[in-house]
Amino acid sequence: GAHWSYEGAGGPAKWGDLDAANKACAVGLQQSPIDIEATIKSQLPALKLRWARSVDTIVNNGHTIQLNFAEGSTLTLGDVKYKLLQVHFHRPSEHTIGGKNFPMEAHFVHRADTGGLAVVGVLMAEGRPNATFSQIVKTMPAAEGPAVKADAGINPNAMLPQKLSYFRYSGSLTTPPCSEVVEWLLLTDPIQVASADVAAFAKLYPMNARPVQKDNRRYVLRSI
Ligand code: BO1
Ligand code: ZN
Repeated sequence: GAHWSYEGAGGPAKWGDLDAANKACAVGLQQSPIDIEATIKSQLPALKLRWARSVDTIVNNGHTIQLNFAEGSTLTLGDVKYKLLQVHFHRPSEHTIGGKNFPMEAHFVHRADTGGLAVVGVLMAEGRPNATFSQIVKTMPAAEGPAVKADAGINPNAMLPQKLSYFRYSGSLTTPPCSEVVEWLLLTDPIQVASADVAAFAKLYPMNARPVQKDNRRYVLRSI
C-alpha cells in the first residue's frame, strides 16, 4: 500500500485507509489541527518549561525536519510533568487562527509517564531572523536519512515568544496514526523568523500540513 504523504494517493483523505492502526484519522471526533476561532478565557496553569540549552540529534525523516532531545528537559503543567522528546516543523502552519495560516509552525512534543502527550505549538511569522531557526536551516540534512548529531549552538529556548499565553484544547497527532492523546498548547504569540529561512525549509518541505479538522464542538480555552 501507499505510504502516507501530504498529497496524492497517500494524502490526508486516505490516511484512515492506509493501515488499520490509522482508524482515528478517518473516524476520530477529536482530531487536530483545528481552526482557532471562538475561545474561552480561563485561568489555566502557567507553562513551566525547563528545556536544555541544546538539542541532541537532527533528522530529515521524510515528513519533516526533527530535532531530538536528550533526557532532562521538562514541561510542568499544573501537577503533571512531561518530558520533552522532540521538536519538528510544518509548512504552512497546521493550526489556523480565524481561518488564516502562518508560514510555519513548530511542535515541541512532550510525553508524560501515563503516555499522554502535550505538544507546545509555536506559530512562525516572517520578519526578523531567529538565530536558532537560522542555525537549524543551515545545518538540516537535505535528504531523508538517519539522525545525526545536531549543531551545539541550537538553543530551543530561543524559539519561544516572550509571553507564554496559550490556547488549550484536546486533540490528536496531526500525522498517522492520528491518536487522540494530545493536550494541545498553542502559544497565542508567534515568533518571527527570516523569510529566507522559511524559503530554505520550503525547498525541502513546501507543504507538510494536515488540513484543519472539524472541532465537533470542542472548547478551546485561552489563558488569562
Ligand atoms: S504532531 O506534533 O501532532 N505533528 C506529532 C505527530 C506524530 C507524533 C508526534 C507528534 N508521533 C509520535 C510517535 C511516538 C513518539 C512520539 C515522540 O512521536 O507516534 O511513537 O514517541 O517522538
Ligand atoms: Zn507536528
